Amino acid sequence: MAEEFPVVIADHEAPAWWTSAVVYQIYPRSFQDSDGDGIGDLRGVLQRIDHLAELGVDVVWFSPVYRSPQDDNGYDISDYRDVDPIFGSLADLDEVVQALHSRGIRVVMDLVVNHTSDEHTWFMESRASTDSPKRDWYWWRPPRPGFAAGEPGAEPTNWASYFSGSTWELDPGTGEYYLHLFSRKQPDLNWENPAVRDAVYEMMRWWLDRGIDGFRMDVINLISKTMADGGALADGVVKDGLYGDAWPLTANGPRLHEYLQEMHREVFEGRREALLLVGETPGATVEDGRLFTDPARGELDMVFTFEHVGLDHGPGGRFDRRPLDLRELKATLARWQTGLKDAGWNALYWCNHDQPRIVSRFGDDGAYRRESATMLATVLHLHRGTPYVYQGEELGMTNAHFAALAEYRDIESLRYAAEARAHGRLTDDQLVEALAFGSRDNARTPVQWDDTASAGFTTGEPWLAVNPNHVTVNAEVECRDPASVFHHYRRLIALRHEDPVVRLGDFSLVAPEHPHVYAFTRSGGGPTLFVAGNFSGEPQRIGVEGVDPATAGRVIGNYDDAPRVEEAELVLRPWEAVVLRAAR
Ligand code: TEU
Repeated sequence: MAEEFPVVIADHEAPAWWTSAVVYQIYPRSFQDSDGDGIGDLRGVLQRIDHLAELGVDVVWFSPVYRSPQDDNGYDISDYRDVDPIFGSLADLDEVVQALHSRGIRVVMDLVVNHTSDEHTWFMESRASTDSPKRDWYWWRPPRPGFAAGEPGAEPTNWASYFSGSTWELDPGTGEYYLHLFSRKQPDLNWENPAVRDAVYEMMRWWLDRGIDGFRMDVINLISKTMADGGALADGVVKDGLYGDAWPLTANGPRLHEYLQEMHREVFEGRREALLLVGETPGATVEDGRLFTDPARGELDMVFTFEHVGLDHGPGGRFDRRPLDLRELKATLARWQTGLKDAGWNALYWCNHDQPRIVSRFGDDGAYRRESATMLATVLHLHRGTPYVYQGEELGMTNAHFAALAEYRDIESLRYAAEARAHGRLTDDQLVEALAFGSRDNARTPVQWDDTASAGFTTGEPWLAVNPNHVTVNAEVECRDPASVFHHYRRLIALRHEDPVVRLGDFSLVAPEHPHVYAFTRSGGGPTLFVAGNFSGEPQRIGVEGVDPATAGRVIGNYDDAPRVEEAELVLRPWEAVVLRAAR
């Protein structure tokens, strides 16, 4: 594949290219179908390249398109070096990469190497016998002492999988259990084994040699497991009466940074400057974030933190809704801004394929859909870091609001519902409510391109129902209206490209205790910016800092005219966002 970009010169003084970039995530299954089977595919992406170019994004990250039994929609990979036929072929992928490159858009691939599919040849060899040369590529353990294989309670530990049930699955052939933090079709790879690491690195080099521009690394902080220390296993603290917490022994293990630095040497050395390396790191603290992203350490460029997207979760987790306290959101994001100010870099996001839609969560997806979607975008994109836009976010797409359990397709939701039902924890009505709030399918309904029957996504039966609001919420309408969510995102992306203060300025929170307004300044390297977003449907007053509202210019806002100023305070209208720039 031809390299279409200017050669990036290694200059450790200049900020990396991705400090002014915006990334767009494509979840191919739900983006655009080209062959009428109801599932999005790569030739479908080709039809929508203009949309991405008009939006102005710099990078596209593809959720997995590799060969996969699709137990977890492609996050269960059976062949890392081929494209699944439901998405097309390797040749289609090459065409997509070329088409994006020719528009100046780089391509980042999802890298899912904490686990493989149980249908990957590595696992099939591993499970074949206890003395298979690949036995040690995965985590095999005998039944709990005193128990026979298969007996209730014989699992080596009581750990809960992320997808409900146990993390252990019995292989009847050898009478041992294998570890799977996610579904039983996603066995965890044993990174302690150097042969596993070499095989992964070789595969990564193969992709880079094909011309891709980086990786988004799935649950990368789970690859080193504390359980490896002497092989000791211990039950976790039981949360829900059934299963225990696997986290302490299966995440953030002692060799995590060693592995990432080794990966860096083995795969990225000599070409790092042209790439984008982003890690998905659930549970990471700011201190972890700094270790991952301090460029001097040679690990990753940035990581996805989960703290801010967990603030509306109750003790029961993602299906247990509690109201957001804006002060906590501000404090959390500000901690990351400050913590990574001198060394490291933030990935900024509200949405991805695992998160319900932000406008339905922290905004108002009814009367103020446009206002709240554009306010949320403004606040996020004015932070220091690299913003990620998830497909449909730029259209102000909302949660699915499914009224029946039968609508759901996601394995996490289905298994959660089955377990909650089996143990009588929730009634069906409560389950409908819980999934409507927390299901990943909220993010996965097909992209709404137009107002036709299947929203222009497919000519067939979509694999997951199209949101009925596509009649009014769709790309065609959005692109026509200059005040739309789409054009607001386009302007925010252009602003990051043009304004050095947006790109690199220091972040400082204003009025941290204000319960409804998120305000901050960005300063250094140019005239100070003041940013304010009203997280409510009522007017709110906020004092202005760092700029004089009488002389400041309005850089961007989501109402036609500037907000009223009264006694040096701004009076923000419902869900209003505004960015002011100090007069020079
Ligand atoms: O997600 C990992 C993760 O920790 C969560 O966001 C996950 O979605 C889970 O539902 C927690 O409630 C990554 C992928 O993004 C996700 O789609 C995969 O299912 C998962 O890893 C396994 O590969």
